[in-house]
Amino acid sequence: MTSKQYILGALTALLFASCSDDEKVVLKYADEGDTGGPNPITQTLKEKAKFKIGAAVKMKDLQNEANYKNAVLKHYNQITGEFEMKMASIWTSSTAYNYTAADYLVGFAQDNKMEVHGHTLVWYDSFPEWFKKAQYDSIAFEAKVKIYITDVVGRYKGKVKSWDVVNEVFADGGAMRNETVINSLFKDPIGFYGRCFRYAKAADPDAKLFYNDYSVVMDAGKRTSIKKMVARFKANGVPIDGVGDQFHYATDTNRQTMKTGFTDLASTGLLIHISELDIKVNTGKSDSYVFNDVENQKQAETYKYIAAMYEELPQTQKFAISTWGVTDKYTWLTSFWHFKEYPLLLDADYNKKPAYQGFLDGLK
Ligand code: 9MR
Repeated sequence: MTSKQYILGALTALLFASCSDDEKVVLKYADEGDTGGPNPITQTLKEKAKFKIGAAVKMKDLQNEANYKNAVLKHYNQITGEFEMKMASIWTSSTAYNYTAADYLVGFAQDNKMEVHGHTLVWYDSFPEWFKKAQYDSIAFEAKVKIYITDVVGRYKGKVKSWDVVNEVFADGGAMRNETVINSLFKDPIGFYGRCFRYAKAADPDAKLFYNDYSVVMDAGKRTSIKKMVARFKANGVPIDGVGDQFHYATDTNRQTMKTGFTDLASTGLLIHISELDIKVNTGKSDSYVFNDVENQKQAETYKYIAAMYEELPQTQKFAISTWGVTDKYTWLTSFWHFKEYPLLLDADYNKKPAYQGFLDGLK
């Protein structure tokens, strides 16, 4: 992008013609002049939003790259460890914890007056190897998990504002996942998960406690299972405060389905966290994909749509929108997805993308 005067091409005009006025985003790039409109480009997301704007961060990038650190400080007021606060990172053996990275992130947040969203206490995919090998029975297994939750939540009491207590319990369609040992160990896995929330609450009564999963608003079957679990938790006094939908979606994700699902999820009355937001653009999974103006535009409109949809929540249910990463330079998708991807709000040089402006425009 060399020209600062962005003249949108014919394709973009076509795209404009196909979307309603309130979906349009005027493409702007980082160093373009401020037009002084209602959303001056100089305003940051955290300055405009009336809820937290979070990012998943990595300790190493914060330590090693000043631009990365500055971007986090400039745009965000909440952080989540991308992996540093997971069980596999902290619980190094049956008798030892390694808190080096988690302490660093919590200290960084405190120094800079940011909130920390802890991710995640119980996730089948992050049980440490030693723990899996131990082959505990259900009593020993739960006793160990209780100690872990009590120790970790207790250590960061008052410092970690919120926790994903349980992550990704349901498979696509809504059945219980069969990868997790919890299903074979416990006759009533949901009962076990409910007790995990109680252990977390006992360790820090003020922390906000979340269930987190992906495709919650897009997968009606999964959402039904989650709502059933939430209803059971509420009926039994299990202390759940919120639900997170990760929002690893794409520019071609069906927006009507998204909105219908979002409204349905909000009917739980709980806090709603858009917890791992990123928007894939290379939907054709092509190696020759070019992230051009038209593609930027589509992504900006998707971010705008999501932010505006979130704003429609009752104020009491707003918690945070957190992106899963900071810059297109580093995204989990390039290792996992194996295609060129540009899913975040800042480009590889830490410039604001049109997506950033889209997000801003969607905010009230
Ligand atoms: O992005 C995370 C990646 O860096 C880690 O290696 C991986 C395993 O810990 O987890 C990724 O984050 C996942 C998150 O914890 C749960 N939702 C899906 C995320 C992307 O896979």
